[in-house]
Amino acid sequence: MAFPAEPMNFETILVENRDSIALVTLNRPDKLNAMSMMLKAEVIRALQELDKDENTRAIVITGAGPKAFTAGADIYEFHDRTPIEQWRMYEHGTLYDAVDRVSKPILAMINGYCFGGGLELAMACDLRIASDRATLGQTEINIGIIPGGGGSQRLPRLVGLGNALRLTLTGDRIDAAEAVRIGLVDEVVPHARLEQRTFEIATKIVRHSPLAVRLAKAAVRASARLPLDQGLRYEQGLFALVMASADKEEGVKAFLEKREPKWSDR
Ligand code: COO
Repeated sequence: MAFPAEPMNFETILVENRDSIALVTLNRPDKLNAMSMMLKAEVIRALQELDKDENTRAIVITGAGPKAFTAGADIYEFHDRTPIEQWRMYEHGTLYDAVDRVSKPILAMINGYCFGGGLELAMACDLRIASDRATLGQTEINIGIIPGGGGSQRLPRLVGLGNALRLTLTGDRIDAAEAVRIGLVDEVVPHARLEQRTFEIATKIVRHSPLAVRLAKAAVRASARLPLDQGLRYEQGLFALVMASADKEEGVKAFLEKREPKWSDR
């Protein structure tokens, strides 16, 4: 399917395709890219389209403006929300579920404030590359609530129980240096190099067989969810699958013929 299947006109995000890497920008800079219901719905739609688009091989998410990746869910929208309305949002599938379901590599380019649901969004991604100016925090406790976008489950898996409890219970904001030290982000780079480095990593990934990349991502991500024995069986199934692929044939042939492979994503 050619990108986009249908014109994607959005009000709160920007989507652009850069040589098979799609850049999704949360675009409410005057509100520090706070994630309104509309913004979340638009990101969900964009991710669903991009995951189907054969020209898109990786996705990068970032925030508009100089200050924020995103300052989290839009607090103004919490004011009147009822428990049933919240439950219905879970029933329809959240932004974090949509990120989790993306089959292609998805990288968070953390260009500033990354708080609450914003951190939950970044943690639902596969990789987190942060500017040295970024500050991060699981800050929901500051407004009398708790993480509701997967933070209580993903944070401990990334930083360990102690760090997760410290960040969740204090609502503290930490700098990028501490974030990379505890494993919350994968790399910290000077702010001016953030986009270059993020796209450098994404470009390396998209040079490989798209099918092998998707299967490798599925196998590695399963390790966070499955007991070891089940995870090993799952990996074996995906390995058997990739051994039947045209890309495996091409990859082996290209190696033997000492040339660059031409992937077909089959
Ligand atoms: C933020 C901050 C610490 C940034 O502080 P600053 O002083 O640099 O900027 P402002 O506080 O003045 O914010 C600018 C602007 O963005 C302002 O709007 P105006 O008053 O109309 O000028 C803020 O109201 C708005 N803003 C900032 N964050 C939000 C927001 N609007 C709606 N929602 C949010 N989140 O001040 C700060 O502390 N923000 C809250 C960070 C936070 O705790 N986020 C978690 C929210 S709960 C959640 O995500 C739950 C998920 C399940 C970043």
